[in-house]
Amino acid sequence: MSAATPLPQERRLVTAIPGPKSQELQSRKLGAVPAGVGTTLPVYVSRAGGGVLEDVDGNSLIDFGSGIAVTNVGNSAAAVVARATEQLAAFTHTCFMVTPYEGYVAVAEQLNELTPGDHDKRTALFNSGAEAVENAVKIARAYTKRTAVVVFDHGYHGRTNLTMGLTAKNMPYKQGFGPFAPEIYRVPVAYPYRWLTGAENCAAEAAAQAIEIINKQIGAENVAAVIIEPIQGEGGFIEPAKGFLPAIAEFAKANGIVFVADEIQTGFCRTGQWFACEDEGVVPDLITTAKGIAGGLPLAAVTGRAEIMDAAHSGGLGGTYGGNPVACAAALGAIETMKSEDLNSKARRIGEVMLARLREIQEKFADSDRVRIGEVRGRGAMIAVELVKPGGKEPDPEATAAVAKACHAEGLVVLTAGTYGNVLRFLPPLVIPEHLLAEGLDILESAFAGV
Ligand code: PLZ
Repeated sequence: MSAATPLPQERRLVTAIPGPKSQELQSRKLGAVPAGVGTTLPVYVSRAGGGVLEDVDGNSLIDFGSGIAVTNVGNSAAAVVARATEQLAAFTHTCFMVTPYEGYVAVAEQLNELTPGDHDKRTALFNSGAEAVENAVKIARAYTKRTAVVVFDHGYHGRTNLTMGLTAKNMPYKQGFGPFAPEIYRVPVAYPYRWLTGAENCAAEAAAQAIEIINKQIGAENVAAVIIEPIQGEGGFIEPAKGFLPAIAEFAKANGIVFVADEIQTGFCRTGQWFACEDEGVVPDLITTAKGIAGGLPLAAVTGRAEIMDAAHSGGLGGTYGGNPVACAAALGAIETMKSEDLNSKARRIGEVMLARLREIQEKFADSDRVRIGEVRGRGAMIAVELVKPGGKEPDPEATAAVAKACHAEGLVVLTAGTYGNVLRFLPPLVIPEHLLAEGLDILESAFAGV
């Protein structure tokens, strides 16, 4: 919540969505910003905090998106504002590679402590998630002196050239933007809902298939890193069947492969744990983080085993802005908030409320001939429903878009995801008041009824 003037925690619609001022700004946007930079909901924000976004027309929308899993601590969280403001007034930049400052080191220490495993760790800071993933690959290659990188079906890792190559989905991320970097290999992931021989066989069969491809098509001895999201985000909130992640981690360990958990979307209390890989006790060699780390300021990190992190030669890692002092101050404020407000238990509570209500909605529409929820899934405040056509499991992206659109019109910000575009995903700020959570779910239910 804004430190200065707390925003009323209410949904309030005073114009159509988007309102006239937003529409005017949107037409300016169309004349000034390229079409490639899309907008889910062209409502122009003037203030945000807690569980709401206030727009330029005076509407107040319920936020089930957190700017794509970023404002876990809420927008303009008091500790983030206080620390970042103080840092802004002190100095804004020196470049850590030129004349360093404490904030960077303090963030690195926090990450070394908070990430899974009690081994000796190091952390390097960057600006974006994609940059963190790129650097994890650099580090793993330097350490192993191998080149191949293994990624998974439905995986998402960014929009830079290397990370586009690591990302599975063609449209909209890759189409026309190639050629992509070499030595990237994709293997199956344990997607229980769509596993052809059934969810109960999924973990073992998917792991066996992935390992066979690595052994037979790539050669395990050529693989520098396997990179996996412990719950796949853009791919549709796919929680790999239990046993899959440990099996891949174990295989990596046995073959000298660096196991990288991409926790950019799942990290920082989002799933009810500091990091989602803790759920199955998986300890990654490297972990990439961004998004929730700094309460909305751009910051990203690679954290991992000291001997791996130290493999890159002195001067081999860096960038002008990586670990910017204001972003670091914000991160310290965000982490402090996560601890003091016990956001892990808030996330778990959000999960309980959402899963129960969404399962009711699933039941209610089980016989609908227009819109069906095939699966309700997720952990903590990372929850989704996968929409299918009545009578089977065929993805229903049209109904998904229609439900999202209806939610938007009623002042509820929801996002879609999924390889097939048929997943509605819910990522509320972890500080959202419970009455807004309930109201958002009511709106969602009405949106289903209206399809
Ligand atoms: N890895 C797991 O979720 C970013 C992408 C939004 P950046 N996801 C949101 C979009 O359409 O561009 C993401 C992620 C995972 C890497 C990234 C990339 O993080 O900070 O967007 O570069």
